[in-house]
Amino acid sequence: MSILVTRSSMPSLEEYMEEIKPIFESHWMTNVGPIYKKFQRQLMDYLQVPEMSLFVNGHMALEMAIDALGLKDMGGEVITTPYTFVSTTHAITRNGLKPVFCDIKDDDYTIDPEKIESLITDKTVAIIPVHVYGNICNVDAIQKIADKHGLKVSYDAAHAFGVKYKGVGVGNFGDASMFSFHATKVFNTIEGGSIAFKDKAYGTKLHELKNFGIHDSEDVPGVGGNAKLDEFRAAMGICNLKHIEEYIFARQKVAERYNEHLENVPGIKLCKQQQDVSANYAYYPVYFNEKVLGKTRNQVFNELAAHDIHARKYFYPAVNEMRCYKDQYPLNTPIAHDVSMHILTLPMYEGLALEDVDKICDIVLG
Ligand code: T4K
Repeated sequence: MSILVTRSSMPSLEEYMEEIKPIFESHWMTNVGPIYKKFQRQLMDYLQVPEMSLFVNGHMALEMAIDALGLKDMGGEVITTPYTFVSTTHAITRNGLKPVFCDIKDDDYTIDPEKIESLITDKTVAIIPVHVYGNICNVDAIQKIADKHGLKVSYDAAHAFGVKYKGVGVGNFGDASMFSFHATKVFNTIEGGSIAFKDKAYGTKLHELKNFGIHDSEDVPGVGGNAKLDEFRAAMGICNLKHIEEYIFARQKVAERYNEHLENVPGIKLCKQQQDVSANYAYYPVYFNEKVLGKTRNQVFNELAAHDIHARKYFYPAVNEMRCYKDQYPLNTPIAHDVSMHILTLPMYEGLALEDVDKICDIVLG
C-alpha cells in the first residue's frame, strides 16, 4: 500500500455524526452559527489566545489578516521569507503589496532576523514571517525590529498549531497569526483556518472582511469577500480538538523513531528541537548533503517513490524562484535556495506504523 507524505487525522464517524446532528435539527449550516461559536471558544482556550476569527481556509485568513491591518492602501513593501508554501507570498501580492524576500537561517529555516533590517526602506510596512514546519521564528528579535521601525507583524503560523514558546501559545506574538486547518495539517477542519489577534477593533474589521464588508444588515462600510467557516467544518474541528493531544503524541513517536535511525548520520541534517519550544511534529524535514551521503535529495525521492513511498519536496522551488515571481524580484536568498535544493519532508502522520518508518529509513540509508 502507498505511503503518502501525510494522512488526515479523523475522528470516528459516530463522533462526527453526533456533532452534526443539531445541524439537521436546526437547518443552520453557516454564517457564524452555534457550532462555530462553540468551536471558537474551545480553540481560544486550547491555543491560549485572547481573540480568534475562523475562516474557510488558511489562505483567505492570511489575505484578510493583511487587509485588516490597513496595509493595502499604503501599497508598500512587506519583508517575508521565500522558504514557505506559495500561499504566504500570494497573500501579500494579492493585497497589492510588494514582497521583499529575506533569507532564512540554516538550522530551523525560519526568517533570519539579522538580515531583516538591511531590507527596510521608507516603503516597508510589515514583516510576514513563517513558523515553517512548526519551527518558531525568533519572535523576540522580530518584534524588536518591528517596534523600532513602526512595522506590523503578521505571522504565517499555518504549521504551528498548538506550539508554545516559553509556555505561551504561539498565536500571541505579533499583531496577528494565521493557523491553517487544512486536511494535511496536525489539526484539521477539512478546510479551514483562523486568525489569532488581540485588538477587538481589528477583529471587527476581520469579521466584516470575511462577510462581504457588512457591518450590519443596513451598513456596509467596506468591501469584503466571503470566507466564513461553516458549521460542518466547525463540527469536524470540535471532534478533532478532542483528540489533538493523542495526534501530537503519536506524531512524536514517529519523529522519535526517525531520529533513532537518522540522527548523527553523516550527510543528513535534521531540525533540532528548539529551545523553550513545545513541538507539534507537523513535518519531518531532512536535509541531504549529497557530497557526504553519496546520493542527492532527488535520488532519495525517486528511490522512495519506487517503493510507493511519497515524500515531498516541501518547499521546492523557493517562492522567489517560482515562475510567477522569479523575474520580478532579485534572487538574493542563497540559504533558502540551498535548502530548497536539498530538503525532503518524509511521511509524517498519526497512524504511520513505526515499522513503516523503519522501512523508509532503510531505503533512505540504503
Ligand atoms: N501558509 C503555509 C506555510 C502553508 O503551508 C499553507 C498550506 C498555507 C499558508 C495555506 O493554508 P490553507 O489555505 O491550505 O489552509 C498542501 C496543502 O493543500 C496546503 O494546505 C499546505 N499548506 C501545503 C504545504 O500542502 P499539496 O498540494 O501538497 O497537498 P496534496 O493534495 O498533495 O496532499 C498532500 C498529502 O496529504 C497527500 O499525498 C495525502 C494527504 N491528504 C491530502 C488531502 C487533500 C490526505 O490525507 N487527505 C486529504 O484530504 O498542498
